Amino acid sequence: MDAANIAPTLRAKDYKSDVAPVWCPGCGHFAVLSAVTKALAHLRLAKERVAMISGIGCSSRLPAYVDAYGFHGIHGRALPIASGLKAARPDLTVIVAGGDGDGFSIGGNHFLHACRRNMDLTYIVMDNEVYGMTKGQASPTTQPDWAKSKLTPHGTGMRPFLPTAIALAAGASFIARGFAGDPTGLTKLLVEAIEHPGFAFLQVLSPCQTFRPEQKEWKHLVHPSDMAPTDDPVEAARFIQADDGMALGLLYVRRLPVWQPQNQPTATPADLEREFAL
Ligand SMILES: Cc1ncc(C[n+]2csc(CCOP(=O)(O)OP(=O)(O)O)c2C)c(N)n1
Repeated sequence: MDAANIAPTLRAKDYKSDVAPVWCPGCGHFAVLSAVTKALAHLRLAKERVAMISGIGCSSRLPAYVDAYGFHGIHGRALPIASGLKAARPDLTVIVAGGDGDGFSIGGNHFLHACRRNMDLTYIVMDNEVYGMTKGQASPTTQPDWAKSKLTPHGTGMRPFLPTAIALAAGASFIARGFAGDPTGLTKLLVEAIEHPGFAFLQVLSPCQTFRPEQKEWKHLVHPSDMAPTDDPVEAARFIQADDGMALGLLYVRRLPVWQPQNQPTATPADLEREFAL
């Protein structure tokens, strides 16, 4: 990590902005926010060298609550925005945060290509198997028989998207799963994800107490992964396909070439202002 990115010692609370979260009581996203600020403090990252990027959704509000640079973009477009920023400012630590709807539905295509492009980004998807912000529609990770949405009262009838399997197939170099109810484990995974050179995908099981109250049970269902992190995609594929979706930890990590455009801009903002002056 660039020495200029290292800050004097700050505590986790120093990375919290003065904007109060509007999430519902008990939302898993609170724990993700707390893990993000703890990870930034652990890594002593200078606030002005961190950019948090998101799309739209309850989870995508997270950058507003972190005292670093941030961009709350448009639905499903967090990864393109983050990729553009990283291309222009490779010196920044760029962290992308969003939900399963934002990342796997409208943003699904960008997810695939971000995995294979392998830019040095950290992508946190807070997966609650529902569109929280728009009041409870099924998302790509919703089980086919979940019949509580007015749009799909008989269930979706579709097999759910398997984020870790898809990330592996698309060529991601770091794949991990965390749980909002395990803040220590989540902070550790986030530190590893941020330190990983390349595209680090972190699926975080983050219960939605409002539209999926049954997810309170997740705390009894999650368990540490019984596979040591592997760099073998075949072994990882076998494990991930057999996984119950509740195994926590680093599942796959591999050193792959990190993509970064060679050409850096030669024009300054002043040049652009001159060029476009009316
Ligand atoms: C182009 C576009 N389509 C649809 C929406 C409506 N919309 C806002 S948030 C959202 C889904 C959010 O769900 P998710 O990403 O899972 O996050 P959560 O709210 O559950 O944290 C949708 C469909 C939008 N804002 N823009």
